[in-house]
Amino acid sequence: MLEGYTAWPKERAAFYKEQGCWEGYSIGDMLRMKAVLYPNAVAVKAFDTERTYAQLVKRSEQLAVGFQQMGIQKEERVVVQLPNTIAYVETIFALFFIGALPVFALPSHRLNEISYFCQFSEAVAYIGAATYQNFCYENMMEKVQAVSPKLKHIILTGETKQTPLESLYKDEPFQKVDVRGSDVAFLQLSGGTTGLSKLIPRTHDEYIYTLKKSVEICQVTAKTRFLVVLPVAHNYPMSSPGILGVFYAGGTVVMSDTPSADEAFPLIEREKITMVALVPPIVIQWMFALKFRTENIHSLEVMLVGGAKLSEELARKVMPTFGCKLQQVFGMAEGLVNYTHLDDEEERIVRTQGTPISPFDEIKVVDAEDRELPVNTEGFLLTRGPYTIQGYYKAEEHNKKSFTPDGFYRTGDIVRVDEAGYITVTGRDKDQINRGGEKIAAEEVENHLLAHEGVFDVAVVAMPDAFLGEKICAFVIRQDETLEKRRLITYLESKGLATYKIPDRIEWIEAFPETALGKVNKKQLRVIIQEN
Ligand code: AMP
Ligand code: DBH
Repeated sequence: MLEGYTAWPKERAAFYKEQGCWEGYSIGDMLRMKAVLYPNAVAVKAFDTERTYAQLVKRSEQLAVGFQQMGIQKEERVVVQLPNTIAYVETIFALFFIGALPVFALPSHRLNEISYFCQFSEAVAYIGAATYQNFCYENMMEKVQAVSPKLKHIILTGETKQTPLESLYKDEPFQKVDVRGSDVAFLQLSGGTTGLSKLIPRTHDEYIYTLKKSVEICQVTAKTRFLVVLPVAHNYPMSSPGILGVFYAGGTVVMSDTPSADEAFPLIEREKITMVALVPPIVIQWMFALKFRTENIHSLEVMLVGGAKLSEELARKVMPTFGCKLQQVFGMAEGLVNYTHLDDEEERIVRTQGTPISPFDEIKVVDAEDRELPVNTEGFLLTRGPYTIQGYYKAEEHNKKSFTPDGFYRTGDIVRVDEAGYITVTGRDKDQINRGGEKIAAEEVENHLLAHEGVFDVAVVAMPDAFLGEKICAFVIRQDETLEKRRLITYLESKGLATYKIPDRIEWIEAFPETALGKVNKKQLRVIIQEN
């Protein structure tokens, strides 16, 4: 078994199997089954290239042969950092076929994150684009390789001196590898609350179960035409119901490189898209774009919105503005996923984040002492169930804090649950900023700023933003009075911090307000920034 993986307690594993939640086959097998059922249906399309289900299996197997010939083994980790492309889909299925574990990086990650993922997961290979959106990943990877002794292969799409991905498709028969439902399938990323993001091991069984339930609840069928606009490696566009859910149902995925309306609207019109999954800021952008764009987007039947809280005010506008149904989704890469239902009464759809996807999801709302609270009372959300992890990868100490002794995950979300089980997210009890769906651990940004010689102390907090919901504000006590804000930002960029983690605002401060216990009072800092 994978080292650093917290396995399921035996009795609960047996129970979830007995209840039919876990069916024992892999994500690769799932695709093969769909290729038997729908060989000639288009599975995925990007720009002018498309793959039917049969072609997708064939191409992914050809790539799997290439990976095998390089010596990549079952359970070895491979950091994947590809944009929304067919290469991404073929790469992850090729890795699933050989049982190697993709580590799902995002294109916005930089040297800081990629070095950490490669080192911490002891990845043997990295697969990315040579360049993308004016950034040269090929150069970045030279630096990553210098500090990652286990990293043997750098495989890139596009013009490259490294191994071209395209060269690894081998027209030779693929020798099947024994990959089981109970095996870990990949390492997903958590937004994190401490210095570095945690890696989340998910098994084939549990992930396929989330696809099956999501497909039912979101009514995804072989007729569904799903447009992916968010970075596809993120847990939400991957699985809620996401590209994998659409494959589960035999539908068609169309890839958009970015979520901008300029790119997405023409695709919706041309491809007769029926379903999209957005974060709240994109909803705002699209509403604005509707005023001047001329495409017909009436094929849209369902708009999923999640990743960050959708305000009730904005939620009310979705259905009348876009003429499609709104479905809210509240999920986490650690597991638990909730949806509102397409036939729910409007008040539920606009005011709540839905109900858990499984009757076996256990939900507790507790106070600071872990005592359960009555319905309709705000408290901390704890959860346990057939697809919520039992522990982060290689994080024994952190796991003691993030999970209760009986295996409930402490989500860090503050919620209220009504009589019917509908969850409303009302706040957060984790030191994190949710910047339009991108999660940032305050501590990580603080540590980088503290490393600057002109900085004496720092506290990073969320500040409200009409568009993104929240932005990042760093309060800094200077060591050196001549230090300029611009220089601090340049410093963070030069350290290779992911673009979305760079503070939107820096405020000089003389001293931090403190709590009764003498800790930095971040609540007070959030009030200060809100009022200024
Ligand atoms: P992560 O653990 O990094 O995958 O991020 C999951 C977190 O995103 C959740 O614990 C919530 O804090 C937040 N989140 C996701 N969807 C929603 C939503 N619909 N409303 C409010 N917060 C959300
Ligand atoms: O924010 C998330 O991580 C998220 C949101 C919606 C998620 O992981 C999901 C659905 O599965």
